[in-house]
Amino acid sequence: MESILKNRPALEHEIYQVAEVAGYLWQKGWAERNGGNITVNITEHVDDQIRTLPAISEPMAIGVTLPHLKGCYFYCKGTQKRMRDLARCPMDNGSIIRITEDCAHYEIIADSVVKPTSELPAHLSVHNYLLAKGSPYRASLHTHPIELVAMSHSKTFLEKDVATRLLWSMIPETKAFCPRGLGIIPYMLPGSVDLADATLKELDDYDVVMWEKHGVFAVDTDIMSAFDQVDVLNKSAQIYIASKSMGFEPDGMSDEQMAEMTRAFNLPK
Ligand code: 2HA
Ligand code: ZN
Repeated sequence: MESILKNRPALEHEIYQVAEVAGYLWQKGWAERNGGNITVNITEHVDDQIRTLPAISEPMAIGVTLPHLKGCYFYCKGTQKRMRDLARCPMDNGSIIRITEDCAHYEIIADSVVKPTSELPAHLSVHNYLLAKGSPYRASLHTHPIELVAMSHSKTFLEKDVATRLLWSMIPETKAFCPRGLGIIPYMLPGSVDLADATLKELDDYDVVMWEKHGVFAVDTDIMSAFDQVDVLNKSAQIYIASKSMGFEPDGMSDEQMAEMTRAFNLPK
C-alpha cells in the first residue's frame, strides 16, 4: 500500500518533524528502550480522500469519551516502539488513527496496523482538553530528560515554582522560551487515570509538567516547539548541575536581571 504521506507535503512535513524530534530524544539519552511518547493532532492536514479511507483495524475503545475529538485524526507513536526506530521510519513505528463518531473509540487508518501507545487515553484526554479550551496546541510529548528527572528526586525542587525560578535564573533564554515554567506532579503510577487527571489540571498553568521521578509531559503548537521547551529547561538543569559539580552553588541571575528580561521580552510575571 502507498503511504498516506505520498503527495501530501504538509502532512509529510508534520510527520518528518516527529521523526526528527524522536532522533533528538534518542541522541540525548532521553528515550531508552520504548521510553517516551508522541501524539500529534493532524486533523488540519486531512483532506476528503483521507476522510473516506477505510479503517484497517477494528474500532478500539479509548476508555474515555472525548467529545471534542469527534472526527479528529492523530499521529501516535506505537506501543512498545522505540524512538530511535521511529526516527528512521515514522510510519512503521507509529500510525494515523481516526476518532469515531461516538468519541469513545478509535480506528487505525494508515499506513499499517501499529497499535498506538499504551498512554493513548492520557494523550487523547490532553488533546480533548486543549481543543475544549480553544488552544492552538496540537502536539504532546512525554520524555525522560536526565537532569530534570534527577532534580525531581529532591523534595527541595518539588515545591511549587522552586524549580521554575531556579531554572529560569540559570540562563536568560530559559524564561523567554519556556515562559510558563515547569509544573510539578507528585509521583503517580505511569499510565494511571490519576496521573492523566493531574496532568490536565497542571497544563492550565504550565506547558511543561514534571512527573516526579519519571519524566516530563509537554504541549505546544507542534512537536518541535514542545521539544524546544523541554530542551531549554533541561539545558538550565545541566548548567545548575555543572556548577554544583565544580563545587559551588550557582548564583543564578538576580531578581533585577530576571525582571529586566521579563520586561524586555514582554513575558508573563
Ligand atoms: O510509553 O515512557 O511512561 C513509554 C513511557 C511511559
Ligand atoms: Zn515515561
